[in-house]
Amino acid sequence: MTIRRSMAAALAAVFGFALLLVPPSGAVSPAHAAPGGDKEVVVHLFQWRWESVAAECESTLGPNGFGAVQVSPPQEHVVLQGEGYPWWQDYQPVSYSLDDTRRGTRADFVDMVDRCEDAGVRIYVDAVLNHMTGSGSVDSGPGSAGSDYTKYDYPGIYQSRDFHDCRRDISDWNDKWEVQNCELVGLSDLDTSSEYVRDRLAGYLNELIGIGVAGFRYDAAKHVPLADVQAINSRLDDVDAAWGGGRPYVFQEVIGDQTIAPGEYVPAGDVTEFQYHRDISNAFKNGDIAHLTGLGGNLVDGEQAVVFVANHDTQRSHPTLTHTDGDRYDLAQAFMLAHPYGTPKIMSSYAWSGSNDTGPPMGSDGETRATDCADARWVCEHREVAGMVGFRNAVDGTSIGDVATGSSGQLAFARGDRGHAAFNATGGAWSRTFDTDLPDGTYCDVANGTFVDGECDGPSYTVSGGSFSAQVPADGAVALHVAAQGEGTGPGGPGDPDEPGGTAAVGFHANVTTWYGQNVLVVGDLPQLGSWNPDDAVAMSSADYPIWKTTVDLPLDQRFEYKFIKRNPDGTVEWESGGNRSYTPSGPVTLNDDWR
Ligand code: LAG
Ligand code: CA
Repeated sequence: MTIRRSMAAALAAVFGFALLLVPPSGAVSPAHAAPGGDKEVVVHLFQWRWESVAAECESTLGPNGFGAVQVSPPQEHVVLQGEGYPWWQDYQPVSYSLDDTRRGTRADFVDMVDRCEDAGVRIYVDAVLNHMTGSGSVDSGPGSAGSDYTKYDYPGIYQSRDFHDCRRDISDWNDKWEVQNCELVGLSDLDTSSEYVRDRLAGYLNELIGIGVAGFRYDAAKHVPLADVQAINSRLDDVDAAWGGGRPYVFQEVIGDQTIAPGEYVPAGDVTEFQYHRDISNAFKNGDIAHLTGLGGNLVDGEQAVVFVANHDTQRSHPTLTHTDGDRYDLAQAFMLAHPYGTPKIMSSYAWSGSNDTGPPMGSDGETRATDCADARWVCEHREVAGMVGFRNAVDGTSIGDVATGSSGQLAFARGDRGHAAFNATGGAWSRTFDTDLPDGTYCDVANGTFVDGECDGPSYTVSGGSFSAQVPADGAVALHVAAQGEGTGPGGPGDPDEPGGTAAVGFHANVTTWYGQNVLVVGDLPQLGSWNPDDAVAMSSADYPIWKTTVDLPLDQRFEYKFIKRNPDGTVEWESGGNRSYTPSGPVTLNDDWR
């Protein structure tokens, strides 16, 4: 693996092209509809209320060119008050009623589908087909819409004979029969070979299609035999004429392993590519991305792969790189949007602490609260990469062109003559001139702003004579494309003192007790801070003693480390104890510290 990666990097460096081990996505597979037409980016608004999804379609998703939203399951689910209303209630269906979930009513759901459609955004429903309820702390109803039930008995829908006979947990994951016929974490396993069960499931999906839903994520698809998935697919109606009237888009959650490979399910639709998730998350986490133009081997064809950096399960079970990692994670999601493999699915999370079972922000009755992205509990990380969605749409059909690398954490590539993006997974800015096939002009940097209705609220860059110069921020990106041209009006735009390559005034205020004759200075890893040489440290003023003050202009968006020192009259120096302090200025700032 290591050898192949470095070979790819070396060949790319020598020949100036990327070794594409995996073909880019392009043509539509005949097995199923294309995702979202020419707008393929999906965002998972995990656990959002229907009315919040509708508002997001109008304010953000439509204007930025998102193709679809994956919404959490809309069918009636168990309500587990005794367990604090965990998020996973939704994955235990009680009936296929849309009347009432923790996210709103059927009318709210219909309104959401309509409003998103008006904004040009499709709804993909997370469809739980493999099972009904398990044996949690509450084993009988009512469910969220008022239905009574017990495990294996859902009045008017399913009775005991509609479930597989195994009736125990899957224990041997090497045995395909068990994986598909026994119970996934104790969830009553539907006999999907039965015509009745297939009709019931298709009836539910067709009701959603009738409302205007354009596609589905099949939850736990690996636990349903392929033939059963295909039998359900064959019963589905075509989607609404607004979406072209073709087959619904289907992507299947298949966590590939030694028993079942994701490729096995390709005949029934797209599949989630967990190997991509692992590769990309680890590469960005480790700051080892220079080889990523070619990705790795063992991935399903890009035309059939749904790709993601994290999903709602992995952010809990394998949190390699998640929203808690901040800029580095946003950078990975931005990369995924720029790179021509797979159908990208952006995660949008809520924050939690403590148990991984913790539900979304909710009322005392377990009803989910409306999303407020200004509230720290709603992370809304899709908004951090909203500008990159237009990049994806604009470069559709191009492959990777010119490649540039710096350190192993730095990678830039062209997408034909339509786009150019640079990624910097290191702690320092990456300044360089990039050769590009972009036509001459002024371009909006959509990695640091959005471009909506001709307005760029980020920085802009000038391409002239086949190149542009940029300072790619630490743990940040720069991305230009032909559909977003014009001067930026936001931070970093021309005329703005904060433009890339610019600086911010950083005030250092340190509370330090000294004796007469001693002075306090600040020293750090940047030249402006003396590059850790006490002789070149920046002196501070004692005018407001005991607060020692100075202001230094430091590079924007570049992380730096620093410490305070005391200099004695005889020239000897005393260093603060403890580790280095650090900060990344995104504008003028004052840092208030106490001597340690
Ligand atoms: C999925 N993909 O295959 C979902 O992405 C995943 O989030 C679902 O599990 C799983 N399939 C079943 O739809 C989630 C939670 C589980 C939870 C389950 C059912 O990750 O933890 O199980 O939904 O609500 C819970 C308890 C189990 C218990 C089970 C049945 O955690 O301990 O055995 O309920 O009562
Ligand atoms: Ca099954």
